Amino acid sequence: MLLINPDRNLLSGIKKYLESQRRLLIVSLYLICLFSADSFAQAPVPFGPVPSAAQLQWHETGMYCIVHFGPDTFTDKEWGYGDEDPALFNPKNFDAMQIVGAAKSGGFKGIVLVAKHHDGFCLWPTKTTEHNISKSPWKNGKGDLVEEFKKACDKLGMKFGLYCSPWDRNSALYGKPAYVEMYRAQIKELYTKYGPLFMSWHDGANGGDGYYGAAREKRTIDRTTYYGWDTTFALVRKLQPNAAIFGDIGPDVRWVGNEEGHAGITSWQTYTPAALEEGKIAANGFSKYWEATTGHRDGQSWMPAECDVSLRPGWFYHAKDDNKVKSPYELFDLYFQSMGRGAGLDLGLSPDRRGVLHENDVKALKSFGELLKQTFDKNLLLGARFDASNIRQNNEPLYGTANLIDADPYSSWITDDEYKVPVLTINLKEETTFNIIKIRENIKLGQRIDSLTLYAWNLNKWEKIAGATSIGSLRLIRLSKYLTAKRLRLVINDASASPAISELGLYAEPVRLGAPEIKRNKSGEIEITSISPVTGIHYVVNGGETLIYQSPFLLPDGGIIKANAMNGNKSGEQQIKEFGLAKNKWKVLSPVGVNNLLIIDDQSQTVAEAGSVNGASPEWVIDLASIVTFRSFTFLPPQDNMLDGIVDQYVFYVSDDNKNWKLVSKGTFANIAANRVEQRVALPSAVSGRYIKFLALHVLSGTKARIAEIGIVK
Ligand code: FUL
Repeated sequence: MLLINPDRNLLSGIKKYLESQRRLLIVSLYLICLFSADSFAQAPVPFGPVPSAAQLQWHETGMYCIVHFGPDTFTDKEWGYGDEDPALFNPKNFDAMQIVGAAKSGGFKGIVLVAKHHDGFCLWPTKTTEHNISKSPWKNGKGDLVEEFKKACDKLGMKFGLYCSPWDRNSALYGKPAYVEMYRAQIKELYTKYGPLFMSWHDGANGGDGYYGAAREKRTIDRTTYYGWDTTFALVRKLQPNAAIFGDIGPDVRWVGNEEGHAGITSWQTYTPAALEEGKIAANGFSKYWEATTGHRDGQSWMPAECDVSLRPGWFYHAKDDNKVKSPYELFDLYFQSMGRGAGLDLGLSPDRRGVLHENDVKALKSFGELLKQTFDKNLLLGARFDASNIRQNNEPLYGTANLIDADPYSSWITDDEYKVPVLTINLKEETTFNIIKIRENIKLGQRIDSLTLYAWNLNKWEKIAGATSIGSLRLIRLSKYLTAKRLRLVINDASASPAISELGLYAEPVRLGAPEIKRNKSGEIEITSISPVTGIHYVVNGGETLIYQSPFLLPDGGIIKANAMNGNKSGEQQIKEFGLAKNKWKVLSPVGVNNLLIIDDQSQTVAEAGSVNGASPEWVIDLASIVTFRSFTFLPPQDNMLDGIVDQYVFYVSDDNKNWKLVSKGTFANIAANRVEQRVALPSAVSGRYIKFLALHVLSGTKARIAEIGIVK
């Protein structure tokens, strides 16, 4: 319609109408924007592989203990042959509550019980084999150890998991298809009766010699096909869907590649395992598993690492190791090297023949737990103000920095997709002293951060204090010195997707008067040194009186030394070290070559090597300089990652004249590749002689034998 002579009122009415329509439009557009910001704002898309529900609960558990207890406890072995008489098993004072309680006091959240180790003895009354607890005198054959552990865990609020060894040196069926059926039947019994389980633990040691129902022979299996793991794992998933499955190469949790308790400083939670059939040795001679310590940034699966390490040198109890229990601070250090690098910490506990943990073990666990509490009880960031350079969609409640300290591992500070390298400034309430920074990513969104740097404001500038690559479920940066600052800055240098940090923490560990180091130098003298500044060092030799350390001293016959660093009257952590006979007068007679001295140089990091001569096994002949009477010898494998040259079978001789030799010991070093601790072999009775001969009967791979140290103990 055309308005030729418009009336004024009409015109102003139309104007008003249009104006109101314009406002309405603006308001609607504004509302649409708001609405889309809330509902259509894209939630962050996960990057790469992400954890399953079973893996998430495993991450939340974090640290737990694996308990080795069985016939080996009574025979003093690490790997039973399979012919052990069940009558041996009779722990008169067995107390699951004491064991689980001690683990709990150490801050551990669960127990994995070895229900059957390689010797095949089942700790529950199974229908699958006669070789089980019902044939032992314990509780007149009516006992069930798995059940007792399970009940203790329930009572103490600890999670429960199981390890049933696939390698079974007792079963006549081992190596045949029928054994795999039996193994699955064992899994079925265990997982039906003793759940819910948080872990299904599967070991990688497989095949070799054993009793095998009196056949006493060597049985080799093809570990890639024999067990039919796919079928077994499907059974595990069916029976215990929430359990994380651990194996050398997963599927849920990978072995970290060593039994020393440390992951790589960079350790990705994603991993592409090398196929088992590729063997364990990479082209450079290193164990293929070393890659598992670092994982792979572009790994195809979410498969975090577990660090399994024992509280004692071995996995089973041996009285000779009572002084070698890891100290609370050693455990604390391991905590940073495992948990602090996003791996799980699985600490081995070894009940003794009474059926309880030795007092030294209980004490170490308790003090370790106290250290953790003292350190992590208070997040020094509480009350701080955070200034983030970007917050996703400016949505403070959903993606803002308050999420960093709300103790929810999945609520996070997240940036916009295109904002991958944000900066976060932390303004603390006051000058704060700390040495630990904790960072967690929201792993439900994958591992997104590639690297970050931390700065502290010092007088008038930002100073770099630390950096880190892999973050994942947990990263603890531990500074070597305490630092005092009021402002900190976290800079993401590189990320594959917008960072999603779910937790930040700042802590100060208690001031530490560290344990001194005790070692024997090349002249055979004992040296005690301290890394912490101290006013003195006190030490005791073989339980005698307390002495004040002045200078290096000789200890020709060896013995046990306990030393403490002192700060005035305050005594610090204790170091305990056991020495065999001094070696400074010894000579290596054969094989000839400088390198061979390394076998008696008291330096654990040096290695002597020898190949076979005319097809005969490599051997070392050592002159002890005088006739000596002794009861044990010690053997230290190389402390590196190489598999080549590791001796797992030996023969040991003595002689008075270097001509007529007497064989005094012949045997196997069980689990020597994975756990490279000193082996102390007790001889059947005291022997004397001036010469010793160590013959490397078998090496795990390669043609040469490689040995770090040989020693003898009176
Ligand atoms: C290893 C086994 O061979 C050891 O004996 C121990 O059980 C350890 C936890 O796993 O591979």
